[in-house]
Amino acid sequence: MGRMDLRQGSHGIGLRRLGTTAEEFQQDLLSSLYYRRGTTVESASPRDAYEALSLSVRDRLADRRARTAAAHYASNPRWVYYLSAEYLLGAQLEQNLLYSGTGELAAQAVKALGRSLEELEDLDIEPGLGNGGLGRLAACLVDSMATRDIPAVGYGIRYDFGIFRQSLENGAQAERPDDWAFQGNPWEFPAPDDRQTVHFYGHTEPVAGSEIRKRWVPGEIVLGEPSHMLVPGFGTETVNIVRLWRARGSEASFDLSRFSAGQYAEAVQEAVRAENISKVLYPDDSTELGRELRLKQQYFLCSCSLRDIIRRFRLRNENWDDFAEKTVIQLNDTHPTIAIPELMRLLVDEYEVEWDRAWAITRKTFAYTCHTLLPEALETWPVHLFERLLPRHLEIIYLINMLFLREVEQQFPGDTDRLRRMSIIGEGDERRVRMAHLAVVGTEAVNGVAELHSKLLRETVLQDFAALWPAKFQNVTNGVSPRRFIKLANPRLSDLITEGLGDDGWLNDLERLAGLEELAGDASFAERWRAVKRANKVDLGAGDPDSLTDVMIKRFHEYKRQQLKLLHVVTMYHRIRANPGGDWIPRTVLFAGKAAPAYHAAKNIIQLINAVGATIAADPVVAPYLKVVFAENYNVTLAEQIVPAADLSEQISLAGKEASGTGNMKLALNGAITVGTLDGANIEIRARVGEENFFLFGLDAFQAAEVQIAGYRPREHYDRDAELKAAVDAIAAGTFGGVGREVADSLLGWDEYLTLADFRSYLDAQEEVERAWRDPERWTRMSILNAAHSGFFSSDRTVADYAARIWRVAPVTVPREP
Ligand code: F55
Repeated sequence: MGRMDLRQGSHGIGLRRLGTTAEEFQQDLLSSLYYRRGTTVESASPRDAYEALSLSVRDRLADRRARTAAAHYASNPRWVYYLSAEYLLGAQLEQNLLYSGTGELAAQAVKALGRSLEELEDLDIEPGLGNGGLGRLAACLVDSMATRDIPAVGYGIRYDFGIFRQSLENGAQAERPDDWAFQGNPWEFPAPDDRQTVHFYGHTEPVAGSEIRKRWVPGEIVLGEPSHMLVPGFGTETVNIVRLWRARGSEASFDLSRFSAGQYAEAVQEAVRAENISKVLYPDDSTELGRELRLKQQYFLCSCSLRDIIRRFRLRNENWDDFAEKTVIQLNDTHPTIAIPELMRLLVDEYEVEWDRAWAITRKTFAYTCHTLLPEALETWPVHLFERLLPRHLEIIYLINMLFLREVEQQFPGDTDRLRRMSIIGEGDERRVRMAHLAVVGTEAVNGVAELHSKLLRETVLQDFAALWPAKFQNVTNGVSPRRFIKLANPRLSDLITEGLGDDGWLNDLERLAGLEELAGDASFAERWRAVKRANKVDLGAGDPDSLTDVMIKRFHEYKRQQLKLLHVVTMYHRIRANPGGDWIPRTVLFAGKAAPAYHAAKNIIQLINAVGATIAADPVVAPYLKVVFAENYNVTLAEQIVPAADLSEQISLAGKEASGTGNMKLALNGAITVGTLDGANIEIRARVGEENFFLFGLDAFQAAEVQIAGYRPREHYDRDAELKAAVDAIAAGTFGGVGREVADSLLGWDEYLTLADFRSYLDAQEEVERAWRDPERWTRMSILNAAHSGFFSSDRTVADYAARIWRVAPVTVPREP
C-alpha cells in the first residue's frame, strides 16, 4: 500500500541512489527512453527525448520528495494548505534542472543523444492554469514555501483547458483553446487512490435526535481525481507538492442500458456533465462573475481538498481539538471561501462535532488573502443558485450569519444599518451571498497584498469589519521568485550579480542585492550592466537594441490604463510628425497581455494599439524613432523573455485600483526603471529604490477619490490641453481605424479611471524619462540601484511574513541523503 511507504519513509525500503556523473545521468536518460517511453535512441523523436529527459530530472526530485514526506511524517508538523483556483507555474524543465542541480549533467547527456538542451526546452509547455497576477503569486508562494522548508501543499484544479491562447487577427484579439496537456505532461503524478467523492444539488433531511445536524441527499455525485506536481525548494532538500483535482464521472454516470439501446450520447451525458467541472479555466480576471459552473468548480476544489486535508490529519492525529493547531488553510482570494461552510458541514454533520466547537476550530484554521479593491470583483452568488447547488451549505451560512450578526448587535446595539451592511447575505433586488464577508467572518486573519491596499481595505471596503476586529487585519506585501524571474529569466544578469557580490547566496537571500549599491559607481561594472541589457534586447528582438525599450505587460483592463500609454504614443507620433528633424529618442513600446474574451472595451484597446502601431510603422518620418510592438499570448514564458530586456516599466494604473502588482517587482529586479503612480506596491518600490530612481506621476488615491466625489468631467482636460485634444481627436476620427470612435467616446464620456486627468502629469514624467535616458551613466546607475534595493520583493520574504504573522509555522529540515 502506498500509504505504508509514507509511514516508513523511503529509507527503510532502500531507494537506489541516482548517479552524479554525466555517464550515470546518460544511463538514466537511456532507461527513461527504453523503459518509460518504450522507444530507442535510433527511433526517438524530439518529443521522446524531451519526455525521457523530463522523467530523469523528475526522478532526482522524486528522491528528495520521498525524504521530505518521511521527514514531515516523522515530525507531525503544523501544515500550510494553500487553496487557490489558479496556478501559473510556468515551464518546468529549466526550473527543475536548476533546482535539482542537474543542468550540466543533463546538457552533456542530451548532447550525447545528438540533441541540444535548448531544443528540448522549447518542447516544454507551460501549464496556463491561471489568469494573471493572482495565479502567478500562488506559484511564487509555493516555490518560496519549499525554499523556506515549510511543510505545505498547494491545492488547485487541473483544468483540461488553461487560459486561452491569444493571437491577433487583423490586429484584434482572437482566442483559441489551450489544450496544454494534449501531448501528456511528464511533470505530473496521477494519484487515483486518493480520489474523492463530491456531492451537488439535492436536499437536506433532519437527523433524529439533533437540532443542528442534517443529512444531505445529493442529486449529483462527481469524483475528484488528484494528480500532483513537485515543488522543489531552492538550496534545500524540501520538495513539496501542488495537488490538482480533475473531475470524473462515477461508474454510475455511464448508462449501460441506454448505450445498449443505441442512445450513445445520452449514455455518457452524465459523465460529460461531471467532467465539464474541470474542463476550462474561467478567463475573467474580475468580470463576468456569477456563473453556476464556476461555483461548481469552487466547491469541487474545496470539497476534494478538505477531505484530503482531513485524511492527512487523521493519519497522524486523533483529536479534533488539535486540528487548528496542525492546520492552517490560506484562501487565495474568495474563490475557495466555500471551504469554510464545507469544513463546518464535515465537522458537524459527518464527524458529529458540536456546532460551537466546530466553529471555533474552523475560525482558527482559515486565513484569507484579498487581491482586489474593485467592487465589481468582489464575488457574490445569488441565494437561489446556492440553494439549488449546495442546499446544506446555504443553511450553514444562514446559521453562521445569524450568530455573527448577534455578535455585531452586542457590540453595536441598535445599529441596524451596520447589520445590513455587514450581513453575509446582501438584500438587493436579488438576495446574494457575499463571499468576502463570509471569508472575513470565518477566518483568523485577513490580509491585503501591499501597504496601500491593506490600508484601503481597512478604511473602505471592509471598514465595518476592521472596526469590529481590528487585530484581524494585516498586510503582507507580495513578492516574486528570484529564481524564476532573475536566475532563469536573466542568466546574464545573474552571472554579473554573482560576480559582483562574490557568490550566488543572493538567490535565496535577496536583500543581499544591496551589495550592488557600491558597484553602481564603478564604471566598468556599469558598462557590463549596460551590455547585459543590450544583449537581452538583442535576444528579444522586439526592436532596435539601442532604443529605449518601454514595456507594459499585464492583463488588459481599463483600470490598468493601457489607454493612457496609447495616448502618450499618439502624442509622440504627432510631435515627431510636426518636427521630423527633432532630436528624438528612439523608443520601442512593447505591449503584451490578454483581455477577457467578453470584455469589449479592453479588446478595443488592444485593437487600437495595433492600429496605431501599423500607422506608425508605415510612416517613414516617424518609424525610425518610434515602434509599437504587441507580443501575442503573454504568459509566464513570454514574461521571462521580456522582463530582462526592459528599460522602462509602465505601472500606470489609477491610484487606489491595483492591489499590488507583481510585474512591477519583476521589472525593477531586472533593472528596469518604473514610471508609475502611487498605487499598489509601486509605493513601496519607490520608497526602497529612492524617489530619484523612480518616475512618479499622477493623482494619489486620496486625490483620485476627491476628484470622483466632486464630479469628474473629462472634457475639461480635453478642452484645456491641446496635445491631449489632438490625440483624442485623431483616435475618434478613425485615423487609426474604426474602434477609435468607441475608445474616444468612453474617454470623453465618463473616463472611469481618470485617464485624461493624469495625462499631462504622465507626459511630464515621460520627459523626465527622456532626460535621464540621454545620460547613459545616470540611467545605468538608476537601473543598478533599482535592482540593488528591490531585494525586499522576494517571495521568500513574503512567505517569511506569512509564516511569522499569520501561519505561525516553523520550518522542518529534510535530511540530506544518508
Ligand atoms: C481571477 C479570477 C477572478 Cl473571479 C477574480 C480575479 C482574478 C485575478 O486573476 N486577479 C488577480 O490577478 N489579481 C491580482 O493579484 C495580484 C497578486 O496579489 C496583485 O498583484 C494584482 O494587483 C491583482 O490585480
